[in-house]
Amino acid sequence: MYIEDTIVAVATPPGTGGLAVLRVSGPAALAVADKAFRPGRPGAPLPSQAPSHSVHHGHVVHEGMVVDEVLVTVLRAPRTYTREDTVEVGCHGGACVTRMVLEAFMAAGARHAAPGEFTRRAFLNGRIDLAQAEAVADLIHARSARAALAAGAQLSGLLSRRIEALRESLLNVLAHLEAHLDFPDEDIDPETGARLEARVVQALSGARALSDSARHGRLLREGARVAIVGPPNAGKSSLLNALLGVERAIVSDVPGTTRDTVEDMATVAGFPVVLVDTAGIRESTDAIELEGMRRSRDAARAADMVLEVADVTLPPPGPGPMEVGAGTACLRVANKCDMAEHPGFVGHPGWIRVSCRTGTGLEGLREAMAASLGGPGGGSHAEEVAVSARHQDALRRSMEGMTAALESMRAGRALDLVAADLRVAWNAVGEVAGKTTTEDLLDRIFSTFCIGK
Ligand SMILES: Nc1nc2c(ncn2[C@@H]2O[C@H](COP(=O)(O)OP(=O)(O)OP(=O)(O)O)[C@@H](O)[C@H]2O)c(=O)[nH]1
Ligand SMILES: [Mg+2]
Repeated sequence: MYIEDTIVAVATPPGTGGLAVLRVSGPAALAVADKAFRPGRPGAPLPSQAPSHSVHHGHVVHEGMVVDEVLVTVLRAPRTYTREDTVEVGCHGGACVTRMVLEAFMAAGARHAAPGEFTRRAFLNGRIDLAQAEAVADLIHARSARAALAAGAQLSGLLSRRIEALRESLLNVLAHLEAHLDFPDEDIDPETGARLEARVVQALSGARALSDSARHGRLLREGARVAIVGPPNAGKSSLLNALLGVERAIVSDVPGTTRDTVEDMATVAGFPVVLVDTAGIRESTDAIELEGMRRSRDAARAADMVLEVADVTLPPPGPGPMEVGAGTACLRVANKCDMAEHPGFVGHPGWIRVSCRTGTGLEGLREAMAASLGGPGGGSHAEEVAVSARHQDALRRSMEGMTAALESMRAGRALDLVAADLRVAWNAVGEVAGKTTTEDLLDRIFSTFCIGK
């Protein structure tokens, strides 16, 4: 795809820093750089004369004035991020100086880029597909090592390859059916029919496996919500602080210290999590405390995981009165194991012993949390597929198409009906990788990017 204009943006975060990097991309990138950049020594090449993938020292000039001393990297198409001619400018990282360098390049003929426009060009020019483009944003926004690894896997094409395999299978079946549609007198022989059906069944289960990874994808992208619940004084706030590594919530020996939910983000064994400390549940007539307990119950219902905390020196609580969402993992945590256990707890399995005071058992708790959040595959994180809500929606529609096609096949309905449903499925699968997209969808996706990416 040939895009006419040349764009520029600061690719590094705003604010002060040692360096900032500007990116210029488009057919006139080198010509723009020739105008805005003056080589540091006489006779040194201008960007348009420089070989690809070479670095040059010099100055950015604007209206005859030297704006900054910079290093310019010349990258010629197609071996660049956007597949267009690209110039990267490393300048000093002050907010003002960066702005002045940006203005010099705009005065030289580049337009200020929209959010995600560089990545959008990489997509439009066919260097990456849409799932990979989205992975760029996921990688930048990843809040934990594990989320970053999953985004990296998607960026390298892990999901795209699975999607491509699904499309291949469906296309293969479609081609068979359509060949037969040209000869309406001939029936598909039973053996071929069974083979085609088996292919669709296999594609359907492949799509389902991908779609099932959406929960895992959400946990990695947004972080799992972990509600810490239990009776007053059990040590819920102490546990929040211990898992966060900072004294975030007030801890005291007065039961009923925490009255409102307190939440903060942390990383547990590579997973991003949002930890929510709650008010202890007990009999009360105090209006504020009752409201706090209502919020505790809401937090438990909305959580991906509940940590039920009990004081190990007291009798173990019965099955909790807390209502949790379907599929919510529950871990029972017996706190204060630095003190003598109540006889009721001794030998009681199913409680993870910790002491927030000494730190004993916290590592084991973290591991248990990670194992329970672990998602499919478990093993190698680099092989982790974790689709997004958008992917899941496209996969759902593709599964509907495949299911309808299978029904028609089994009922012996006309082949063109089967083909129409499979085409729906094929198109929907293609949306994941952006084989079938609309401008609207692209606008929506790339508007979530930062400028300069
Ligand atoms: N010995 C011992 N004491 C602890 C431990 N963890 C917490 N405590 C003490 O238990 C008391 C209650 O701790 P909190 O963390 O405030 O308990 P909570 O569950 O948040 O209580 P509420 O907010 O009132 O519901 C405090 O005095 C803590 O110092 C522990 O591991 N060992
Ligand atoms: Mg508390």
